[in-house]
Amino acid sequence: MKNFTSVKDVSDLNALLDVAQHVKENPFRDKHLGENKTLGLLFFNPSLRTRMSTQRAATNLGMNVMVMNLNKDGWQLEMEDGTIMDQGTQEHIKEAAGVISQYCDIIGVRTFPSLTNRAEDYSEKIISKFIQHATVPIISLESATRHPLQSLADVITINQHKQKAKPKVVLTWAPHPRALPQAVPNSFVEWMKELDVEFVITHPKGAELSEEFTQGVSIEYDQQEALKDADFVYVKNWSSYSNYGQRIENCEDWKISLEKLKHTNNAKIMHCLPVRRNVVIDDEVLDSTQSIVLQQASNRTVAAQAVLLNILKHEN
Ligand code: AN0
Ligand code: CP
Repeated sequence: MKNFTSVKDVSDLNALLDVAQHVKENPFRDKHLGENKTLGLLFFNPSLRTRMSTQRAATNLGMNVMVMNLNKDGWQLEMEDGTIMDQGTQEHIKEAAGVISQYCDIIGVRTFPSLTNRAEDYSEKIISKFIQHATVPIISLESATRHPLQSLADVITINQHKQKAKPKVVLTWAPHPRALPQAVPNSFVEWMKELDVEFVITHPKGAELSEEFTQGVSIEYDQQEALKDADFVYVKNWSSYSNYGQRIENCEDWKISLEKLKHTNNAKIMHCLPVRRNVVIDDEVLDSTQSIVLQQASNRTVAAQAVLLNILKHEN
């Protein structure tokens, strides 16, 4: 694996899941593999889990880690080529990525979409520029359209908790007071397609994700119908793709309550977090034994460590 920005970068998912299983069983087995290697974690946006779990994963492998909130503490980066830089930007991505490559053996980048320019967001402009101008592997810590470390952790969590060979997994849209990216659901869909599951997406009209991701996946607009017999319910809000970046209004009744889960197969409840309690999911659900959101968060370390291991073994 050279870069890790989507499931497409994984040549053998089963092999990666085997590595993850080994990491889970013995997180310190390869504690010397990353000795004298440095991971740089660059954040353009807030993070709790990604930042801490990836740092933890790297230190389990003996790596050094440098974390930088690039948007707050770095120079304002110019992303366009050929610009006369006499305005707000102070440093070009060409130099920035080149310089960071001098200090780091692997670079992680978190960059949310603008939610205003769909073509630019879906071209993955920022992470692509890092890949273009860095000389070391790039890991996505959530980009404009995908969150592969989250999805890998989700896959590990489903495999860990499934009680039948082919569980029913439902991705349900849920309300949120602010417009959020489509990265987590896009990515989840992309990874679910690789798994042996009965997969259904449910959302209000107008919340359709890009067909680039949902082609061939069953979509059920009736949430209650979709939830029937579900083994896993993955809850997430996202903004509109067609009416790009706009919040889906008047769908507060899509919130996940215990009542709604009655006709599921005692489904496990998943969410990438952070979650707004009693807006997206009720307290009673998050505080119940059906919720596996903390196990999911725990698997973020496993996912990050499996990916770092793979890159360290094959690229450096
Ligand atoms: C972000 C999102 O929905 O993409 C990050 C989730 C990991 N969530 C929020 O901004 C609340
Ligand atoms: N799930 C997730 O990526 O959380 P953070 O935004 O806190 O990193």
